[in-house]
Amino acid sequence: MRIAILGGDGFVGWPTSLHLSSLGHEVHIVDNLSRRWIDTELGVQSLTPMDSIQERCRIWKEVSGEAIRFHLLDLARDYERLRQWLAEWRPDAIVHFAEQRAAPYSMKSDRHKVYTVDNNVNATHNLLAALVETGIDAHLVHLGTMGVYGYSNVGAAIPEGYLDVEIENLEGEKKGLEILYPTRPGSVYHMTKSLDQILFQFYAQNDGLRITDLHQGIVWGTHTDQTRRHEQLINRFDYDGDYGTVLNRFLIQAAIDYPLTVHGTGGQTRAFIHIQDSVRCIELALRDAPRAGDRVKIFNQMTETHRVRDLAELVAKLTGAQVKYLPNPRKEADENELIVRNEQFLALGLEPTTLAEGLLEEVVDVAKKYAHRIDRSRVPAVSAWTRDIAQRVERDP
Ligand code: NAD
Ligand code: USQ
Repeated sequence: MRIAILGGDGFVGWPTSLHLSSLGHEVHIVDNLSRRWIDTELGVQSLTPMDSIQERCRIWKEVSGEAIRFHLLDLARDYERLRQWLAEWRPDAIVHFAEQRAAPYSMKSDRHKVYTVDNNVNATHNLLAALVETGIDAHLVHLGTMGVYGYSNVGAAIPEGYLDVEIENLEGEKKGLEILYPTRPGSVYHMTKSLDQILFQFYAQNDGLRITDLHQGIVWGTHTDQTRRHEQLINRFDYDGDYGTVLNRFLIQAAIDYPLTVHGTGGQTRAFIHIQDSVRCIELALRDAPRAGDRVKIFNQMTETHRVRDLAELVAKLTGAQVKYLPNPRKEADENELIVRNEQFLALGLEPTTLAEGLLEEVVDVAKKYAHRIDRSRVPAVSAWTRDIAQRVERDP
């Protein structure tokens, strides 16, 4: 297939591009490199030394013999070029990663909120409008988030996207109805993914676009089979207080003897998936395309759930690190249960990598190897969800 990877220079997009290219697909990456600019804005860099996207593609050609083309294009701001490019290349499938993905970054200031909504909602809508206009019948696979469901204790397993409800009509008869699971986003970033869901529902229903939305959990790890093939193919690894996700942060903190930064009681339970499984799931989703007229296909792309304090204890046991309980900069439930249904990917053949198998390798091969690149002053998470929380966190850092 001809596959467009939008956001293919990012943490999940790059290994996905390599994985799909290694399977023999023709891969083109579209990215505006905004993530690299945000590193500059924040004064941080990936733990792992990343080459330019052009250099990464050159090395891939050398190593594999396969070509990956790169296009510098802003999905949110350059609608005309996007439409023109799609009309010329006519992909069979599109994988859409191209959004601002950090919750703390989206809550930093009013400017960051505005940027995140503007970038994410426009990127998705521009793409949908361009697909309709060009008449391209590509299967669109979008990377959404488990966070759209929210983390309230409902005492039931979270279904894959849809909920069957019963309503009473005017005659007093009970009628069954299938609705998108009610969203309860916990940040402006997560809110944009909730808005994306409505855009997808509309375009699938109105124009017959074929769309799969992957509600992904927190991705951990660094390497995949392809990024291991050459040092210069290495994936990015974010550790800073805005973009670093919890488990990857704990791993590098342990590597530099920095007490593990647990927010609040650490009672938050979240869904996780290893990067290798994430790229495999995208391959499986691409093979299982919906037909025109189908509802948006939704998968829960996660393999395990863990409580944050249990993860900290596990990393501490493995490495001898200290654990520190800090005032929580976020507005979120102190404790929550999380049970998630993910039968669809298992039925398609996913064989999950578990935390127990992969964790030690990450600590030794990645966190310790590149520890000298870590700026300790960029480790604390300082982005607060409200003014009140900001004052509290400042009083008791
Ligand atoms: P990332 O920030 O590393 O990659 C996103 C890429 O998209 C970057 O290279 C960026 O430059 C590009 N981009 C952003 N806006 C763009 C625009 N307007 N035009 C063109 N390119 C643009 O993020 P990631 O961790 O690889 O995540 C990829 C996707 O998966 C995101 O949509 C994210 O919401 C979702 N996701 C990520 C995780 C995770 O733990 N990393 C978990 C669940 C879902
Ligand atoms: N946390 C800590 N200490 C830290 C960092 C985080 O205790 O040093 C806690 C947070 O308070 C939160 C949990 O860990 O309760 C998860 O935080 P995170 O930064 O790892 O993940 P999150 O903000 O939810 O966002 C990440 C990705 C996002 C993706 C989402 C999937 O950045 O793109 O959508 O995970 S999910 O969490 O399932 O919604």
